[in-house]
Amino acid sequence: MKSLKILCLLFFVGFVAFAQDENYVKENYNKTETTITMRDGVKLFTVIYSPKDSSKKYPILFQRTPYSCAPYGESEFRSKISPNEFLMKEGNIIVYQDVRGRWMSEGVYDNMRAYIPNKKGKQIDESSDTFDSINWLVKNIPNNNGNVGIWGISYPGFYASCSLIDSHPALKAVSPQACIADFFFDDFHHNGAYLLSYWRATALFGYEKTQPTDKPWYSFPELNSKDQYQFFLDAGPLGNLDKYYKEDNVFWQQLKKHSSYDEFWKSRGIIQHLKNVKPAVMFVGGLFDAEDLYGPFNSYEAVEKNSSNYNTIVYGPWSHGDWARTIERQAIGNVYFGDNISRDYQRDIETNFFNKFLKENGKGENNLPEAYMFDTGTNQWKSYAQWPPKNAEKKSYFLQSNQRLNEKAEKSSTFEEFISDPKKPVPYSEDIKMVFTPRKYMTDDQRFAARRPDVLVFETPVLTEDVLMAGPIFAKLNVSTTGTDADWIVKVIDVFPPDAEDYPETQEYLKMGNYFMMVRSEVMRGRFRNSFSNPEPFTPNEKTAVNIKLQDINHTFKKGHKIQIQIQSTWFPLIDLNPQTFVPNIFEAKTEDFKKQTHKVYNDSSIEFTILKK
Ligand code: PG9
Repeated sequence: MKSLKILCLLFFVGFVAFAQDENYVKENYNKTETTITMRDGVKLFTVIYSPKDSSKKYPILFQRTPYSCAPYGESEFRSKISPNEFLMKEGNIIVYQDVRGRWMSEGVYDNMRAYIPNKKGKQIDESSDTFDSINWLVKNIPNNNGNVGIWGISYPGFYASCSLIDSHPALKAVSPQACIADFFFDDFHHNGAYLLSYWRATALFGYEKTQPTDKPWYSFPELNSKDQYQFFLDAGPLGNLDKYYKEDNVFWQQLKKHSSYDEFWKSRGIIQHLKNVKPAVMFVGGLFDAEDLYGPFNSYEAVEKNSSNYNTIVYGPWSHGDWARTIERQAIGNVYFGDNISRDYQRDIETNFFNKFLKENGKGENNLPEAYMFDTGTNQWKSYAQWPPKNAEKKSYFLQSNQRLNEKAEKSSTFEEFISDPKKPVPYSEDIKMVFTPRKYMTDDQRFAARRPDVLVFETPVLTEDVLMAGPIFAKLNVSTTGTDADWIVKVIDVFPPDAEDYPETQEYLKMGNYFMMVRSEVMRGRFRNSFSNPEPFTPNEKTAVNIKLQDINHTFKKGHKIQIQIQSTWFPLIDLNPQTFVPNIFEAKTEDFKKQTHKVYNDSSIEFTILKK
């Protein structure tokens, strides 16, 4: 009964907050709907919220989105406008736009539309659509101060990154957040392995609408199952999924056809174009973002290498998009990181970034750090003068017999082996529902996996001092298989001591003693070990190098904990099953191609960490 009362109270509080925000927008902003004509004549639907107080001039905060800027079903005024409530209440002109081919805008949509260098005449891409839109906004919106900022999370983050290329001179500050950079490494694939757990989401971008609409023109497949693991295991080879989609699901057909990193994916990757960037940039990401972890890290690195602009990065203890929500207790799965982390970021970092460059012309005393990174082991923010930190050192640990993760390699050559069976794949979590996209598994307890015979475990002795890892991790594996293809998954785990303290407000089942907290994980589809564009089979039983970059972490493995590595070859249904028999295109594999194989990991395999000395 008590929990029901708490639930009702939370719902009431949430409703009041929603109503307050909506009333705030109605009382303080005027809303205008219009279209902006692009250089090729296509009209893009644009919604403008202008402060009613016309005695001042305001910057324009602009978001371009494929997710509808006037969401159907919501009331006339959006409940939440602008990147956060602080910027909304300070007063800014807030603009949303449906990108070309989506919702109320005209034109034809293209997933991650490729940038066209040196466009001629009426040639367009997302960068030119942004330039043309900004050009119109600064000339036509009353009381604007001539400065424009752009922000966006996830797919809107991709459009924010597009604005950085051939940027409009009025564009002074851009914050690409959880920004998709390349669909072969973000969202739908990780190092070439297809994210099967994303399969239903393909419908979001699989159908073309025929005219502007504020009602969904696509539908999601009805699967009549809440058990995602069993559904996909029973479904068998990927080709069997066709029947759930209408044959004109363009994106699903493209995914199946382009199973390697070919021109279709390469041309859509944006990192190659992030050069000579002029606006100030703040990339934002979540250290446990299951959808777009790759994007912000690698986009920041590209801008840092090829531009001399103000370029910073923020990564917090967040899953996908947490930082934009009003979450009081920040926890991901069982792991708790602190209270009001998102609110403080919104107030002290994001609001200051935009005000510094849109209201103070880059002057102002708010000097934000180059890299503002949350330590997910100590639950404290750390500021660095560069990322990865200048004084960080590479340190290798070797995968040794008797489950040892050692700083020295044994002289004799040994190996650990396991049988990888596509009929009994390793689950990616203990709690696999029919999710839209996987969001909450990245801190899950990995004890369930450690106890399976097809998961290899290597761990250090109990640490005698804190070890702060700040930067990327490189798995340098030497492996063999009796088959001709295989996936290699590496998981980095923080093993809590048996008497680890529980978090505040921890429910009974969230005891943290002996918790195997996943800190980072990544897969390499073995056929792509030497090239993502030209897949190669393994020679059976031949020792072969497979190198995997795991995205950066900022995590202190505390004294009394252990560092653990797990290695496996299935991760289901997060990723699809590798038949473990080399076929030209795994999307076309047949049932008979899927074979149980024996895999070996040799003891000269190592994991290279980036460690920051005290
Ligand atoms: N990157 C996320 C996504 C892309 C495509 C399909 C489903 C999700 C996002 O934009 O939220």
